[in-house]
Amino acid sequence: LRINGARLRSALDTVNQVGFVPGHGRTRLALSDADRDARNLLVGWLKDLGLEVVVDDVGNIFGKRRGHDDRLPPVLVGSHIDTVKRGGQYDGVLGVMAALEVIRSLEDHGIETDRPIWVVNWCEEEGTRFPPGLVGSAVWSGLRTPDWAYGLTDSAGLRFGDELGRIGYRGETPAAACPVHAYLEVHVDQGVVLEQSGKTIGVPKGIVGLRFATMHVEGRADHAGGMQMVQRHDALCAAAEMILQVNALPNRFGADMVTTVGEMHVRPNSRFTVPASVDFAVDIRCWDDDLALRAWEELNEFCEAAARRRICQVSGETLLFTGRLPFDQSLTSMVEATARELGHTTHPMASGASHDAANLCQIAPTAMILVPLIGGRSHVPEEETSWYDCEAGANVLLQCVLKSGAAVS
Ligand code: HGY
Ligand code: MN
Ligand code: MN
Repeated sequence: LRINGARLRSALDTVNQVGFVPGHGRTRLALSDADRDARNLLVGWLKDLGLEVVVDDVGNIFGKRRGHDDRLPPVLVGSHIDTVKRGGQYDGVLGVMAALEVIRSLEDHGIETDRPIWVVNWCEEEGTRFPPGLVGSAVWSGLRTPDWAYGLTDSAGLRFGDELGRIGYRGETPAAACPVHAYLEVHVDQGVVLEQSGKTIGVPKGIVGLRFATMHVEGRADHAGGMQMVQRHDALCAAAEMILQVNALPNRFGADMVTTVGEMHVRPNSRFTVPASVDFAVDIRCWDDDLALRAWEELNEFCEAAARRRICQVSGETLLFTGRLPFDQSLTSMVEATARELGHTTHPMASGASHDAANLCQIAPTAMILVPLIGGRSHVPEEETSWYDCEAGANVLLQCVLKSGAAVS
């Protein structure tokens, strides 16, 4: 039994026309008109399949296919159809369309399962519009409250709760997890690890631990022409040393650590004034929680020393910290075995990108099925795969659903 690859491609292409601007990729920010239009397509397709469609009160969409014993905990499959600004054609939407295609294939072949199979589109995964992202799955998993989600605001000051109502996706059903037999998510690998392994299916053992922090560097503003160099308290020069140190951490703490400074604010940001203060974002990700902690502590010591040398002050503020989140071992083994049964090569790895699976794995047996991206390029219009790999991922999902859902005919 195989999925219909042409039909999967066509569903992806149809959704990917929504929010598409030639040369600029796809932009379907959560709760935008484009997100609404893509949701409408999905809901139409789920209804065409005769599924019960449920929209919960934080905008997650479920398409529920009945099982022989509908009281059994369901097998849940899906991902997200929202994108970043100028995103690609696979991140998120591949997992939702693969889940839809699995149901279509079951229908084609008249296959029923003991357990219910539910397709899910999680709301605001990316967090581009309403940081920190993974919003719908966090509420559904009981890690956050609906009021927390409603109160999130975008850069224009618009509230999540209002925007959800505006696009018509604030449902009546409370977002609350029921017991789940298995959660499976197909996604593209958003780096080069899988591609460089030369294997087709990535089997993550879990999501790496992450620390998102902000460093505040305080110096003193002075005249760029008048003040002598030795007298300066130049916050930007101090920050520059610190940023390079963030970049150097993986050299000392191991290759499976990645670190990023992706955002910086300089005040007064004025060319004839010595910079008075700088805030910059620190992102440290690593499978080994102890190493990540030591790296963070060492970074703080270095920053203190750099600040002293530059006659500045520094303080670090952690915004979000999570230890690594391991997936379910037996489900992960099943993904690996299933991929091999289908003749695909597999690569065990850790996922450096976070996914809704990071929330789901805290309440249900969870595994992911990753497929390689060409050059590992994600969050860009050029995001591209070999289509063979996408079909392979969807077929692994289908077989895993048949096993987990206990196909009966
Ligand atoms: O991290 C990501 O970009 C993804 O959407 N999970
Ligand atoms: Mn994604
Ligand atoms: Mn993404």
